[in-house]
Amino acid sequence: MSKRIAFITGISGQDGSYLTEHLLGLGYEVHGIVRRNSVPEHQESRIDHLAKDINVYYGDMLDVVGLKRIIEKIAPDEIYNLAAQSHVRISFEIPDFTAEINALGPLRILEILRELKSGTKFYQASSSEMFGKSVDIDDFQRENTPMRPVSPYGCAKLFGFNITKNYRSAYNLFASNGILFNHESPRRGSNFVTSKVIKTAIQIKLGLKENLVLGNMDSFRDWGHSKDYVKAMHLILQHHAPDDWVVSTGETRSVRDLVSLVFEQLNLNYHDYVIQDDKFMRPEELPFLRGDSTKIRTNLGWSPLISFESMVTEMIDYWYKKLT
Ligand code: G4F
Repeated sequence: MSKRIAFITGISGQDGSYLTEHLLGLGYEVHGIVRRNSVPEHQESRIDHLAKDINVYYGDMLDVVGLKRIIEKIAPDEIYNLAAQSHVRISFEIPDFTAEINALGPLRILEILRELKSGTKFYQASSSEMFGKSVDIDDFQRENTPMRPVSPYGCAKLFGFNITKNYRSAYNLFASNGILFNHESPRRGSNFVTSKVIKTAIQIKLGLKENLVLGNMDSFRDWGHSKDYVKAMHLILQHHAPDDWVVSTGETRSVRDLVSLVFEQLNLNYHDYVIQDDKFMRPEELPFLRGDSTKIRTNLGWSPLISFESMVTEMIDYWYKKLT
């Protein structure tokens, strides 16, 4: 039997790299695009170790002609659209670019698939940021919770979510949304709060930094591990019908809980080192996330395997080795 072919936008990101490893393990032929970058040595570092097993092309979510050429050439069975301007606070600084990539990006791929009529399955990386301040009465968000985003990132992702549903029903495309809650790992960029806290706490422990400067410490997030979440992405495209799926742990913690746990593990008292600065506050904050992933657990047999505590330990070990 010939190998199944996957095409991943955002292949060099945290999720793209773990998804690639997962799909290679399942016997897929994996292709992906990376943006041309003037600092090439930083561009593919999360997938350098996979270079000989995958096919990487220069591509950009703004370049529909290039995207179409690649998709026609490789004729994928599955497309995973993970490319994004993924930082919520930065989306307030570059809202137009964020919308181009996060909202119009998926539309461009869906249009290509509508024209090609190839039967390719499409996965859209939708996000819990789309819920904004909306929470069900039992303090969970789920597939039918109203979505009221509070950031340009969330608004753009909501367009991507809706256009995926729209092309599914209007043109009968196999187009599914994974609504993923926050997910982290050693490969997480160090301007997201988990990596920033862990990296800086270790720098403090080693005497390399004096303080950790943060924004809002009273928001709550449902943090899982990226390795678990990419398995959900694959399962979502193996279901017999396209649909929308919440992927989450069901546990929530505040940023302060995270900070306290990390400093405690390093035998430090966070009160001695953490400073809050408006620079890292957002014009509007999403205060609380906790996802109910009953649907994917029941129908697709997915559940997270890596606990929050072991993820934090893995990230501490990673950053400690990197900084010493
Ligand atoms: O780590 P964060 O930047 O993640 P955020 O904004 O929740 O977004 C992540 O999860 C979304 C899923 O809901 C994804 F769609 C998105 O792409 C991304 O992966 O911030 C988490 C919390 C926020 O409440 C933020 O205000 O931490 C707070 N925070 C406090 N100080 C900080 C900082 N966040 C960052 N990045 N840097 C700080 O200094």
